[in-house]
Amino acid sequence: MNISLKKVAISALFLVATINQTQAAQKELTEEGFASYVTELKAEALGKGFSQALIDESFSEVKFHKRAVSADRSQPETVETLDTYLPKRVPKWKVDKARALYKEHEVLLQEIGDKYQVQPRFIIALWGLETNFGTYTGGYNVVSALSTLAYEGRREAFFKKQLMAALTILDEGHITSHDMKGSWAGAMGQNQFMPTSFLGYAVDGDGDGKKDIWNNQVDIFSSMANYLKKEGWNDEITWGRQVKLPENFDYSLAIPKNTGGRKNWLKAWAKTEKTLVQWQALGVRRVDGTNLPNVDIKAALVFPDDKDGRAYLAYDNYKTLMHWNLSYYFVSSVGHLSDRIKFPPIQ
Ligand SMILES: [Ca+2]
Repeated sequence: MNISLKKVAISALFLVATINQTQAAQKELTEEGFASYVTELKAEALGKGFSQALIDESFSEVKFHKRAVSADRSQPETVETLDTYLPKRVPKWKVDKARALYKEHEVLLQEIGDKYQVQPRFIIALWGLETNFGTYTGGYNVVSALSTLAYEGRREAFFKKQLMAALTILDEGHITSHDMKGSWAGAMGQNQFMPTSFLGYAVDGDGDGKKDIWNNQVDIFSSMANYLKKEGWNDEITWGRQVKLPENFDYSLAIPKNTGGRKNWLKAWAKTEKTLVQWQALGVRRVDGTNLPNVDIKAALVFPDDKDGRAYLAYDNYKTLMHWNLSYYFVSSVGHLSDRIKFPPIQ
């Protein structure tokens, strides 16, 4: 479930401060309390300049989602390692499906890949991991889900901001409020964009005037590619690779395990990145024991589990994927699935 909280930047891997979460967790939640909270939300939306007609329409199906609250409160701390997680997230059937869909959409993918300078295999991999290629997008009314989570209060400001962004999307007419469906946390459509991400990255790929990430294949792929491009993707390199370290390796050369959020993680990256030539000189090898590629690119060393677990050299694109979802497990899944789309080559 924690996948649907992407861009909320909460991850078991990072010690994000959550003091107000525990404080507000005791608040008593009732239907009546929710109804009056929705009245306040509507007034706030009116104050922000949304029309009464849009507000009435947008909130016409609003209801309190108890299940969203329990899902939000019971996100499990992971006790898995990548060795147990990856086979579940990237099983053979998903690889096969990814490769089949890649072939099916190849012409469109190449076109979008050229336009945004993103290798299409990453678009397919993200699509597969977010929503099982569009088949599991979540059935919650987004306005309802976001209103519920704002009312719950643990991250009220965040969800209120998402709600206002959702109203903007409705105001722009990309989708009706009835069809604006998403996860319990408000992640929408086949690429699970939160509303603010929609506003930042969604594009109208087929030029029909709507950014439809729920149903329109061109818009869905284009929006994902646009996200990656806008967040610094470089299609001349890959995402990174699993590596093998020598005996007595100095583990302080890696990004520390708990850096505390994206900003510090990026700082740790900047402090520890080295060229592949330097990593090679330090004894780092591909996981099969062969030399690292002899190319002039920089990489940082990451341990999604701990130093006894898998080690990866992460290339710059890894930062973009961590912007999509600040989770080593998610990014590793995307990376491995993308590799299995590439190798062996699709005939
Ligand atoms: Ca469109």
